[in-house]
Amino acid sequence: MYLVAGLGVTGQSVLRYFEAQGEPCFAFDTRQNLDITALKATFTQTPFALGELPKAWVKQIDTLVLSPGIAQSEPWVVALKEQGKQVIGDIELFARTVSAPVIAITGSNGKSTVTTMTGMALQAAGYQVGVGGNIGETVLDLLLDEHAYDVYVLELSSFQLETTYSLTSQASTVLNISEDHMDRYPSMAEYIQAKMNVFSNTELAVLPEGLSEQGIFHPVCISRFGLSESVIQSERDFGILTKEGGGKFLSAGKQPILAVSEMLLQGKHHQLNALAMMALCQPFQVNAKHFKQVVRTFGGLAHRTQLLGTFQGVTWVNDSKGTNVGATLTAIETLGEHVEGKLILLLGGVSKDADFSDLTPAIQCFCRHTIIFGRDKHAISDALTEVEQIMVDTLDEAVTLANSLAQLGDCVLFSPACASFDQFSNYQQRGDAFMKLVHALQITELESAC
Ligand code: UMA
Ligand code: ADP
Repeated sequence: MYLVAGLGVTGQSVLRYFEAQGEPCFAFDTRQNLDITALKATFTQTPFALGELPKAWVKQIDTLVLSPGIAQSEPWVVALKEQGKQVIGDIELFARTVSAPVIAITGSNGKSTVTTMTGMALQAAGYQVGVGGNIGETVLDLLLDEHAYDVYVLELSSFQLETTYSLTSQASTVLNISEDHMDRYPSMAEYIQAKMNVFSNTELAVLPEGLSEQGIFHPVCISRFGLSESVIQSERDFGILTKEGGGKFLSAGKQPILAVSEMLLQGKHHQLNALAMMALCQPFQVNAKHFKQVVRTFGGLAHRTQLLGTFQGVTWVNDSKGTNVGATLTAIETLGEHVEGKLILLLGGVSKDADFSDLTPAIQCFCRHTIIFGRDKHAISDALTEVEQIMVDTLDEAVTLANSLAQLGDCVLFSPACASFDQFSNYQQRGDAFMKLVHALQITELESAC
């Protein structure tokens, strides 16, 4: 019998999947006060438990379907494993059933963006594409929906990859590696290892320039991508070529595919994301016309360096999905190079034990002020002693302060480098709150000007 552990987005999709299969299971969440009235009414045959795992269930369980947010180091998970129970995740259930080709995408940053762009390119080329995974739509819901997908494009987190064993993919990538989830992994080595699992059974491994091939089992095709020309060592590699006259082109091998100037989103990380998309589509019939269509129209996902507008000479940017130091560094460097004045950086939340001192050089170069808020503000502040900083408690206070400090030509960048769970349900709610606060400020200022 299966135990479905964690009753969030993933756990609920597993319950739906098992119900559709006629597979009995137990359902469990460690949160004592979770409201499961609706779930009980929907899954009437399923026994539910909250808080402690009922002892009477243990003997009957042979497989634990663990939600990605639950660490395998939890004592009750360790105890079940010691008794020989198997631990899998929703991706593993998907892998055991799926018959269409899969493109699997992981990395520290850019996963959702590259997943979306890759889905768009395949769609432009006429494929029916199922896009899901960590991006939001669960993989099991994709299997359950009525579409006959030609290909699945999956965003996979390191948490999901920890419990995935038999996924085969036509193409896969680790887009980049920078520190994240250090509250969950004992060291970077374990975090990287979880991500490298994506290459376990792949036909084409797409690797960023500089990431070691170590641990990738051959025979497998390897394709590299990067911003330089030197990354291009074979026709399978993707880089940027400079043509006579200075024009820069995203290129497949030595073949220019599209001009950087054609991209709606400017910035080096957007170029990397587009190169990764092109490399991942190699096993499919996607050509330059389709890639051009994507980069000319794709304006970025909400909450990722999202431009809200310029009000009274100050630009406001929502990067609520900047949930680790690497993403925030990218945002500071990309926007810092383009802003007329300086950046006012809003930072804070749940630090996940990251090393914030890595931000110091970029902050010193591009920021006028750094405003730190949220649960781990003291730890973040301690790591940033060499920068001009102010601490407040809430996002609300941070926005008000930023507004009073910003000068003409400045840009207020909300890129928290932290998870949101101390003050919000998720990064979307946090980004929505930021946007609401910014719009309220404009209205107040308009009213006082009248
Ligand atoms: N739970 C417990 N005990 C615990 C921890 C959690 O019982 O110790 C329960 C919670 O009470 C809750 C449920 O587990 O009921 C939540 O499960 P979850 O935290 O695994 O999250 P889901 O709602 O299932 O959403 C997950 C991903 N969340 C995480 O990995 C933390 C979502 O990614 C993903 O979109 C969704 O599955 C569908 O695949 C979000 C995320 O933050 C965006 N991901 C991390 C990231 O991108 O950095 C990895
Ligand atoms: P993920 O799904 O890995 O969290 P997203 O596409 O949602 O990635 O973007 C998350 C954050 O990372 C955003 O702040 C975005 O601006 C930044 N980002 C996007 N692509 C890259 C990249 N290639 N390198 C570094 N940061 C990136």
